[in-house]
Amino acid sequence: MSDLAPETATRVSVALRAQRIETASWAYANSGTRFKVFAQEGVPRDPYEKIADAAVVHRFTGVAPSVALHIPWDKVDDYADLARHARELGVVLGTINANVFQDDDYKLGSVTNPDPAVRRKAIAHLIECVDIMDATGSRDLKLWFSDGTNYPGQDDVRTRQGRLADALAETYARLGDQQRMLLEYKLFEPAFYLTDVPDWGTAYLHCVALGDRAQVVIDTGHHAPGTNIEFIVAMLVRAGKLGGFDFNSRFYADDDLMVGSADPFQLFRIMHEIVLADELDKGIAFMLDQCHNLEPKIQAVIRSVLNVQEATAKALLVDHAALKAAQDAGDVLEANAVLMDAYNTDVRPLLRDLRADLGLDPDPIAAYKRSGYLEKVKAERVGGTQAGWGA
Ligand SMILES: [Mn+2]
Repeated sequence: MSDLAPETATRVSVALRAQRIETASWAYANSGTRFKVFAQEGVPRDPYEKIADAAVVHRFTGVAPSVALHIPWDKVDDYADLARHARELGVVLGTINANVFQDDDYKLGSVTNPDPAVRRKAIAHLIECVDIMDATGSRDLKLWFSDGTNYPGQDDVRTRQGRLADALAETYARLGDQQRMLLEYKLFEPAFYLTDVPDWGTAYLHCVALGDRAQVVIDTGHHAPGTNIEFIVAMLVRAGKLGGFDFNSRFYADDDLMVGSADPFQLFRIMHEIVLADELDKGIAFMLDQCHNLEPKIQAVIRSVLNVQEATAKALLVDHAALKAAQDAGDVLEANAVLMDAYNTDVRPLLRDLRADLGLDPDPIAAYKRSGYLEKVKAERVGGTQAGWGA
């Protein structure tokens, strides 16, 4: 049992019940670094099996009812059939992630490429992704561009921004009324000198030019070391332009480790800004964008979902009235103490109670291990080609 005041425990539990965390299809597939992909037994061989694994995460956590697809990694002949498969397993298809970075044509960029034919091809893919959203019932199109240059003088900055703006506008015009475009930014890599969408300011400017249904997505691993990500959260929330998160952890660059593993305090500070702005259930997409290169994949995704839940629970425990009183009084130490008091609370008993209330096992990882699911798929998924990067 949690030792929180009953009314506090109830308020936090109600908010946590409503939370939704989207897992990513590619997290269930083989992945690695540019040096080596270590294959794991039982890994899905096609999008149907990836969705089956995502459904297992939802079955044990109760808060991960949707799975993001990546096109073409999750290309199928019949997306409506894939959506039906997902529904039968108790989940839905979520965000559609476009891929304009794995084709030889995109060596000098996709939508910013100097060659109009390559730009045309990239835009056609983005529009194909909206066609897929229509079939899957997905709300969000997520765009990340690897576009950039490696050397000063290689291409013209403003010309490339113009090409990017044109491609975004054409894709945005194709969206349905209920669909959104989420524009992701990343500091560097694969381009090493200039990246065409390197930061939240660039993404924000493009989204403002496009309209209300274009919003910025924050991938927590896409910043310079030391960046105050919660400040970016606050700025985008204030501007009504925060569309969602790609959660993961990083120690160095875009490490794509489990969210909350490298810096759980940062995750808490991010969720604190969301809770403070009362944006937990207002349409911001909370997505995982991770790769599990060494660790068992399904269990790692469950751990990640639990980490987001724990950070959210702690953020919900911040005493906003006490925080504001301390801030208004200029009491630096008390304001900090109010925040740290919430962060240092052990929310695991509360989460166990919540899961029991929802009819779930209080310990999702132990329950998953006991279920024998991994042993079952290891035995079943023999032969064929395992899914992985670019597969
Ligand atoms: Mn991402």
